[in-house]
Amino acid sequence: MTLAESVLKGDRLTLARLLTQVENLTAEGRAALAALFPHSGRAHLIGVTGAPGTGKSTLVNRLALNFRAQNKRVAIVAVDPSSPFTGGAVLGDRVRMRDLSGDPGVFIRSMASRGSLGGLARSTAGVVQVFDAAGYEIVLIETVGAGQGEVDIARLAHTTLVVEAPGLGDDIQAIKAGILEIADILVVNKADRPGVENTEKALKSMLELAHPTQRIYSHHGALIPAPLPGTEGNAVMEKENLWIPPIQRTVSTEGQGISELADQIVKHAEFLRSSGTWTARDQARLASELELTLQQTLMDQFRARESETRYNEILQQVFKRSLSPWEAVAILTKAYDRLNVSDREDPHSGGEK
Ligand SMILES: Nc1nc2c(ncn2[C@@H]2O[C@H](COP(=O)(O)OP(=O)(O)OP(=O)(O)O)[C@@H](O)[C@H]2O)c(=O)[nH]1
Ligand SMILES: [Mg+2]
Repeated sequence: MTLAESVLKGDRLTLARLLTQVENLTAEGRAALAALFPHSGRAHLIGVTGAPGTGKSTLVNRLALNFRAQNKRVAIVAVDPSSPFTGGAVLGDRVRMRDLSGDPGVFIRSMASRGSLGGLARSTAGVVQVFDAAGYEIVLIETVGAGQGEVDIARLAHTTLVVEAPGLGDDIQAIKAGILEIADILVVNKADRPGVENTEKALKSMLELAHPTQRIYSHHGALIPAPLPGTEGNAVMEKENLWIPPIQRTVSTEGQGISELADQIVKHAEFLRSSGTWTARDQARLASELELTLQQTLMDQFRARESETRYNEILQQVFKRSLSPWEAVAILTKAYDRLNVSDREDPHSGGEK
């Protein structure tokens, strides 16, 4: 039996082995992923992101318990960015996740941080696809919302939860990191802490300023807005088809607000399906995955072919402004002869190469 076949049969040990292969982007992992891919596309992918320490892991733990109570199979992917501060937090995550371990309907995977965030985004997408194909109906993806890389990982999800907590300073952390725009549901966790009203008020005014009427996806290097269906109609239609991110208070340590949050998540899935946005998001996600993979594959092929020394030589010429970046790329991609060098207007050129 192939890896993919035993994963489809529900073998957990093989699943764990396959996840490692997929995470390391091995040939075996890629082959299994290809075999599993047609079985994916059924899971509800839920991203949970927010500043460090807002309580994401505790929240994910609670949500998983809630979905288990509804008899749904749950996978948890904890994406660990390459920050040295998270070393302890991962250990802490393991401890908090304990009440879920031993449950055959739950699978928890921590993504090791190695290499670039781009690589991490790529292997996370693979891991999520494996869980999806293996029949996990809910996949919770926890990332620390600290930058664009994490935002890319969050974009894997159908539903994105942005977690805030009071007492993390005056600014709303998500706004600083630019992740508010990807929020489908805003969670004010640690609602037992002072300052919860202020946090909620700040989020509300942010939403009123710019509640998302469309999502922007990167596609072929261009940003294309994906308008919500119905927005081309009249104003009434527009309102009905608009998802305005609700704000939900939670106390994850106590379990307060969790079932309400789970209801919001289900409501969001229903909205996505009834408005046609579910398919649109799936397609946008797959389109950017294809693009990312193509970019990285071409980069890998390029690095395998070109020597580091030559690359640095050309880079030095760019520094000296004797080559423009465009010309440098033309040389590196061996298409330099197609460029008409004599036509070039270069005020910095001393006429000599
Ligand atoms: N008072 C209070 N503390 C909470 C709540 N939720 C989580 N905590 C505590 O906040 C701390 C951080 O919780 P985590 O769940 O690890 O937070 P996180 O966002 O996953 O942290 P990182 O993964 O390191 O970014 C822990 O000590 C939790 O017990 C809450 O609702 N109220
Ligand atoms: Mg965590």
